[in-house]
Amino acid sequence: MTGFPPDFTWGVAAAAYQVEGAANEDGRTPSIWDTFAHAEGTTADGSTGDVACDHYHRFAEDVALMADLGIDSYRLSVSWSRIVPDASGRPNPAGLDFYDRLLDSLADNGISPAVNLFHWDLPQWAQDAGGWQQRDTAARFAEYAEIVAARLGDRVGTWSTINEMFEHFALGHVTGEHAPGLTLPLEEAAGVVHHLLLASGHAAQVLRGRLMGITSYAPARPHTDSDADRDAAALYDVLQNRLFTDPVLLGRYPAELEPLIEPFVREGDLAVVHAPPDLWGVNYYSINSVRATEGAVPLEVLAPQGFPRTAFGWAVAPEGLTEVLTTLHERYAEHLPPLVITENGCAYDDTVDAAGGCDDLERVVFLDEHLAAVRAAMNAGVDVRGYYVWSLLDNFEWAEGYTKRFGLVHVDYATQRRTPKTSFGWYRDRIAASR
Ligand code: IFM
Repeated sequence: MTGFPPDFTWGVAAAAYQVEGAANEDGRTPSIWDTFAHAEGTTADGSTGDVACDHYHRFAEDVALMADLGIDSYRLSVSWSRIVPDASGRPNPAGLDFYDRLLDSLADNGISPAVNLFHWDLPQWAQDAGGWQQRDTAARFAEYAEIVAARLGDRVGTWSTINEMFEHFALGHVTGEHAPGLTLPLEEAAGVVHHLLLASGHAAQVLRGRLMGITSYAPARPHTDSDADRDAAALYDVLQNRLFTDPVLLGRYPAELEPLIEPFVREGDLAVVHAPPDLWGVNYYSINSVRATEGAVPLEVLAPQGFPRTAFGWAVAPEGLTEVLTTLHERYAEHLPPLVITENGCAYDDTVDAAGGCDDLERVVFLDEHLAAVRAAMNAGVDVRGYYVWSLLDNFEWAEGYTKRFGLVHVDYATQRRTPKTSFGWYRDRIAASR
């Protein structure tokens, strides 16, 4: 089969700090990403998310674009420091009002929100108290989850707790490329792993409705045939593809990394972490080539040779998506809930032409090939229920600032003008055809 079932969920995904802007409005206080991006030399173009896509003020225009696309669901994240601006834990009504307006607007357009509570923007007040190295941050996260659920829960179709724990742990706390910019030894960073998982488990207990876990996956290939590179690739596979999935689905850490995490685990923790959700979200972009190094982290991740590349330098490898889905299916068997592709997309150097169009044929080919890869996994017996393109709009791509464009819609950051790209029309037709 090549088509998708009529009840397949079609969506687009985004995250608060990457699109909202309004960094200092209506009582929001800084997150670690505000602090990090404002520091010298942290983003490729020196930019911040202060304004981003100004989605905070222009959400109605953006929801109209989503309605035009015909999507079923919008995957968004909530800004924790908009909701809980300081360590007192008191909710900020104006922050909640924004998400109220957004969810109402989605409901008016028949779009179901998939709401994620944390997409890397820890409140600075929580970082000042020790951030994810501090066990108490997990409890504070559950308080925040309860506030959001109480106010927005009546309109949320699907909840998720934390997006891509692996990237937040690795880039934010080991390599220092992302906020909070820490370069901790692995023995210390291991606490971050456990506290993220604990936070997710505690939050899962207070969220009502459908729950979805979300992690990024990528096949890890050895860079060469050497034993050292094979071992490095095997270790990276555990780090990215199992460390955050085994505990939630199986209730245990991978044996290879257990000694590292164990000092942070208290009695009863794994029962909290082991909160199997109703759906599992897969964020997929590329495959990785891994080679051994002598550093404190004994491996390096490279783009594999022999593939076309996106403007980010990432290999275009749709077969890796089929592989990831079938591997999850085999690895977790009856423990695996149905899957959803919660992010898939690509960055290209898209420009608006003289006629006012933005022709991103490379993205059309990329998405088309990746949808075929999803279908191939479904044909092989994997239960996949939906697909979200990353992203609706070009947006703030973390350490890359505004230099990498992932959107179906081009954003002119000087004027905030939105220009649907060729891929926007293609995705709209694709969705319509599958109804
Ligand atoms: O933009 C990010 C997103 O925030 C998390 N997943 C990967 C995307 C592209 O890098």
